Amino acid sequence: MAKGNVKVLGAWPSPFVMRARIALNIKSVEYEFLEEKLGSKSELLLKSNPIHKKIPVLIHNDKPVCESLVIVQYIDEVWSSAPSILPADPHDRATARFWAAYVDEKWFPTMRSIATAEGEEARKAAIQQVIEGIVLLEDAYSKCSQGKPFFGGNQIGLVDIAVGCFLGWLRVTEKTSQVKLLDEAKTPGLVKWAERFCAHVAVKDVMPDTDKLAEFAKLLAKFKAPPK
Ligand SMILES: N[C@@H](CCC(=O)N[C@@H](CS)C(=O)NCC(=O)O)C(=O)O
Repeated sequence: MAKGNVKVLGAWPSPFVMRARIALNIKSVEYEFLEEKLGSKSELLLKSNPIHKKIPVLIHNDKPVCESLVIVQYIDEVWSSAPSILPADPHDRATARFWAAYVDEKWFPTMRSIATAEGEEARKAAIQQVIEGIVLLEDAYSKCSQGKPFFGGNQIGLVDIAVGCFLGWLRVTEKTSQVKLLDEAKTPGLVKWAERFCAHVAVKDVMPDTDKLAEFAKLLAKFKAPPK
């Protein structure tokens, strides 16, 4: 669907960038993907997102929109024909926004901290917190989906996109930390949901391969390590 000129400033391994791409795919919007290089920020990025200087940025008809969850909601409003990403009911919409914020503010920072935790005790505590968060999300999934395939019901919605974009990094964390985070015994609903989400036509081409992402994670760790 064409509606003006659409560009995404991003990078393939970024979970936040994936959100914008999935939302555009859901709406069948064609866009140009402008890939930022690791370790440098283009002039266009600095000009388009001068506050945070982060990806993703959506540029629609030369106007930038920043912050992945804001971008997803913008896409849903501009390309407003079905399928909708936000629920129609105001309370359902508020609940979806609540869980999306929970994931960004609470859950994902804890998952990130598994890799940086200092000492075995801190690492175990971080893993425990991540698993507790996943159990909370299992309950949210059961309430939001009401027996349907996605948090958003029959369609992928805001919470699906917010949580699902982290599945690649979750698998990398499982692999590198040798721990099971998404566990059939504890969260059977989410395990099946994750399979459905990754296989969805709007997702499968932008969800990175776990091994490729794990290689990138190694590169990133080297890149971030202080020089010896
Ligand atoms: N809250 C932001 C987070 C975006 C973010 O952290 N992007 C990372 C890439 S995954 C980034 O641009 N990092 C570069 C930097 O921090 O300078 C969003 O939801 O869009």
